Amino acid sequence: MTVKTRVSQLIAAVSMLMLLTACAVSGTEGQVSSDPATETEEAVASDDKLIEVGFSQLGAESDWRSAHTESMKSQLTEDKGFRLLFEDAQQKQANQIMAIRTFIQQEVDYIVLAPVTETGWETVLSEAKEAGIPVILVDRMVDVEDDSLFTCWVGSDFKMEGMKATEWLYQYTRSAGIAPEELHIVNIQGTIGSSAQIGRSQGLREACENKGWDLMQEISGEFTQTRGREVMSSMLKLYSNLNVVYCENDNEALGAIEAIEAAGKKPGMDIRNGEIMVLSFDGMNPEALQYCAEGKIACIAECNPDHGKRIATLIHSLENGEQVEKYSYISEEIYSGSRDVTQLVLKGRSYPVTFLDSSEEGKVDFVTGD
Ligand code: GYE
Repeated sequence: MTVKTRVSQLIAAVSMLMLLTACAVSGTEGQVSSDPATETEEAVASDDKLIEVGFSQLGAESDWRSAHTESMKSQLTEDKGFRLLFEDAQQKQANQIMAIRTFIQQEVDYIVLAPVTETGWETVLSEAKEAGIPVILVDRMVDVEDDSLFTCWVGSDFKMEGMKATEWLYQYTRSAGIAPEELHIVNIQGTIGSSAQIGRSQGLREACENKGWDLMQEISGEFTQTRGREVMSSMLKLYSNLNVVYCENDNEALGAIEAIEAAGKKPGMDIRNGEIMVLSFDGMNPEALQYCAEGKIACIAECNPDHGKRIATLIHSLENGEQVEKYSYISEEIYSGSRDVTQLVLKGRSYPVTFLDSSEEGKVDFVTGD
């Protein structure tokens, strides 16, 4: 920065400060001359205009979840017209049910629910419906017969994410001349019964059946790094031929990599030479992205946690009495540090593989394909 720019920035800053002081002073003068009773009424009135949203977040198990919470908190703010009541359920459905009941008692305007698992929601959602409070689902789904128990849902197509990861594996191994029967896979699943686990596991199972891959075991790593490490370390002891690990999120993948390295093996794409290929989901954690760029994680099917804006827009539309989409899917990419597979075609749609370039030290570049 030149000295000249610094000086002009300083002048700008000082003028801004003078302007703000002037405003503050006139504000104070205004208050002194006004009637305090009217003022309180005004404050209450403007406070009343805020849309009260009770958000039951399922927990804080992963980097994805922290980003998701952040996205929601950054959009459901007072200056955007909301008052947010936030509850973290610490992975327990009972806590979510309790939070929803409290929101009902507090007569919030909307309830937003990120459900930990899919089943068991009928009763509490019926209570919200009876109270006339719209429920918006975010991230994961609920399994209810009556879909009028929720107004709408925003999230990802988890089975499609699984299909992307497995199609990438199929294309990659085919181009490397690796036969289907050479693949011996274990699946470190997410929280059992959650939509993300159900969809991603389904994607893998179908691919294993269709391609003739050997799916040796599926076991939950609960979407955490610690469990991912523990599960992988026991899998390595059980299966000496294990050469692909499908981790249902990046935190599990980081744990699995620790276990692979602790067992004296190498995570990588060269499975013919004893490396263990790691597939993963999310693409939020910087370390996981770096590993992907280096090939330690072969491919990551992105899961986009940025739901806050969509939720805020949906609520504003509902406030205006507009009809909203029942299901909104977030768009997502697929990442790899290998250029061997450049695009995937699934259900008649083509998905370019975004290449992660780590040639500049400590920095991952996203090179979008065509
Ligand atoms: O992939 C995982 C998190 O439901 C999409 O939950 C979410 C999943 C996400 O713990 O990291």
